[in-house]
Amino acid sequence: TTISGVELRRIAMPLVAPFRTSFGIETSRDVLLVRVVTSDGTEGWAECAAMSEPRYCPEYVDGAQDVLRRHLVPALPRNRVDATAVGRALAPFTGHHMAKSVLETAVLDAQLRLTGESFASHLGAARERVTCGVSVGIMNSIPELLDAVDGYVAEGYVRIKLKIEPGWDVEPVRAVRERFGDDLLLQVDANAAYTLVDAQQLAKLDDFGLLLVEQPLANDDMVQHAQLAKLLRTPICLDESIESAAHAAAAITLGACSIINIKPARVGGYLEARRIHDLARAHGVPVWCGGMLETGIGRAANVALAALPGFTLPGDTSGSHRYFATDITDPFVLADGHLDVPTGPGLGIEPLTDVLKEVTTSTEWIEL
Ligand code: OSB
Ligand code: MG
Repeated sequence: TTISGVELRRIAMPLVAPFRTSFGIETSRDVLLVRVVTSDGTEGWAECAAMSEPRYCPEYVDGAQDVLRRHLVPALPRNRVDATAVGRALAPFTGHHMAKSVLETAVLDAQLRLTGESFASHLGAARERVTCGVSVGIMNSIPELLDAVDGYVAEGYVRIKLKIEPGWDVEPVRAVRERFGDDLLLQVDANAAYTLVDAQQLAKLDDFGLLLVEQPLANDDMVQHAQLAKLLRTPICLDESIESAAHAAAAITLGACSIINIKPARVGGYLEARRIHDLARAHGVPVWCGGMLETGIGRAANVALAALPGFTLPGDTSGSHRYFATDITDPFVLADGHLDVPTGPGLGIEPLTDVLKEVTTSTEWIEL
């Protein structure tokens, strides 16, 4: 079986509510989907995590589509459907992890559909369902935040993550603790909004029994994170800073973090994500699966990854309706704080043809 072509498809997915972080406000996701087609008609799907603007990281969706079209898709090994070979073929290109990840993942989906194996089984999953947290954006007021958290707790989310930034940190955390009690699993994510000068302010969060503080400092502040770790009791978790297994090894060795948020897209794919999982597990470093406001396509793969044994903390793998009124796949629905890991071949889910058609804004076919 060979790869005969690749479709790059853009879809517009309005969010059910604006999502505000320290780097911007999202009201709609402009998502790039990749469909790999093989010579026997098998398809593999994947979703690119890149956002509209290069704020979370340097990649952005138009740029990802451009590098895929010009460089990555033409470099695909076409005589076989093998994700490992894709990783090797793309390795000479620097950066562009989200673009690489979506292509490798689409090939992996096709490969596993051909062999009849699920993503979860292929990656080494240890469980059939995963515990889910939810990432709660910055709000206009504390009452608005408490209402949002109240709704998520009522839906069964087992862990709440509050987005923070300077001016929205200690007060919201205190308010949520007071309202929901000490047993609520609670953590915060700064998306790189602070500097080491803010160490004293961040140390105030130590009073609230947080699971972790995620990415307090800038993406390339690995050494500063190690210094900050010495000043805080709250464990530091890195997101943006970890772009590869090499970065993870450096961060662990340096003491820059004691927990890692693994986002497969950020590190170049599910195979690299698994390497980070294996490395972290060998060092006793807990990991959890992050999210990028994915549709059901990206969510299916994330949920499979989150089922690996080292994923010991609840992930940002929320149910479809936390993001979209209508998902492009059958929705992932929270049951008792968990999502089921898909069991079918490949991702184990397909885009719903009618919904997909309705949300599609452009398609581009690249014949190989
Ligand atoms: O930092 O984890 C982050 C969303 C977009 C970009 C970065 C982040 C996030 C989230 C939401 O926190 C996670 C999700 O529910 O998908
Ligand atoms: Mg984060």
